Amino acid sequence: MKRIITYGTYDLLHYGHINLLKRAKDLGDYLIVGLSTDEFNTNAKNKKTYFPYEVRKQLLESLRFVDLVIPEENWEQKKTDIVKYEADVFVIGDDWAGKFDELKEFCEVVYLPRTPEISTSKIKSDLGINSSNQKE
Ligand code: C2G
Repeated sequence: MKRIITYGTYDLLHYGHINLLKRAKDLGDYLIVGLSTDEFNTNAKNKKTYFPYEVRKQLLESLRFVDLVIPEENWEQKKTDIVKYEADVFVIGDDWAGKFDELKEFCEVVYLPRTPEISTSKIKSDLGINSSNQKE
């Protein structure tokens, strides 16, 4: 069984996220998603999410190609996660290209092309939602 691991915030889940997760799963048999916690988003990623962790987790778990969702609480946990969950491949979008090459010591590292035309910030701006009136 080939095990794949990836990480992200996955807030306002959209088809760019789905494309990434689907392609990640297609690289193996079992897909683990490290989902950024609310605290990690606020304190380290400077991201204000619309949905809290539990809702974002529920949405990901409802996807047939996601097998396990674990909390991502810090930048450093990837190495221990790869060992703990016996991941064979680390996958992430190519906006991170090169940033996680140190993981090649532990598993294969794959950067997949992002879906270029969609992003959460684009959705919010198209809906006329700006950061000032974002949900606290
Ligand atoms: N993504 C994509 N196409 C988009 C938007 C996102 O392929 N149009 C991918 C990203 O490259 C990432 C995943 O979908 O692999 C989740 O995106 P985000 O929630 O924005 O993840 P990010 O904030 O980049 O968090 O430790 C790693 C970080 O937690 C990654």
